[in-house]
Amino acid sequence: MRKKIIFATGNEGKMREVREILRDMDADILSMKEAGIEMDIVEDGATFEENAAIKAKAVAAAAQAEVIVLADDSGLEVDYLNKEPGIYSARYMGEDTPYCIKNKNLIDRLEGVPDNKRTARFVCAIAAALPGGGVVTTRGVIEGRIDYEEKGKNGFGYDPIFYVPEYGCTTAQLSVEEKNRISHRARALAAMKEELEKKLFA
Ligand code: ITT
Repeated sequence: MRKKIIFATGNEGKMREVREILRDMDADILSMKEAGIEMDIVEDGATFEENAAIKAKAVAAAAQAEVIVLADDSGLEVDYLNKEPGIYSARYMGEDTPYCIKNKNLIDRLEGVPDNKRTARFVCAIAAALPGGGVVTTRGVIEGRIDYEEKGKNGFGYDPIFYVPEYGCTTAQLSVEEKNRISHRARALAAMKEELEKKLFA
């Protein structure tokens, strides 16, 4: 029987990317909504990995035994701000505050800071809650720096201010395909695909 994977996120931007990145997997990828699961999860872990595992396990407990549940916990670390907002990226300045305001705030906090001190990274931890009860996590990172203004309309969240020197633009200026080739999420999911292939699809 074809395997089912539920992706435990309420973030539509993530879900779009995940579907695209996992397109070639021999499994059906369902959002929580499609799986009929609705829940608020308290993300009280101290690391991206802990929070990803909390989300995956919470949704696995609400799902049938045979599904694999994947979850993503991700965020932006700005070195000059002691790695803020980090695991609080979604909650930074309030969950419902528009990203144009959050992005402007980060740019303002880096006023006068030169390029070499504007380094930042997107981090993504993916956790898989497996049918037997085990949990596996993987991590992906993309290095860049905080730009001086918002640029680009693609992606979501902090993408318009995340400048990638190798590409000479922000991740919001990359095409969907380009971002999904190089992003923190793409890298963490590629590592997770390998883990799952070893453990479940062998
Ligand atoms: P779920 O917990 O339901 O998955 P969330 O948005 O609350 O959704 P997180 O707690 O993992 O997810 O927070 C991730 C935040 O980090 C996200 O809301 C963005 O602000 C930021 N972020 C993560 N990946 C990003 C990306 O690829 N581009 C831009 N911002 C990103």
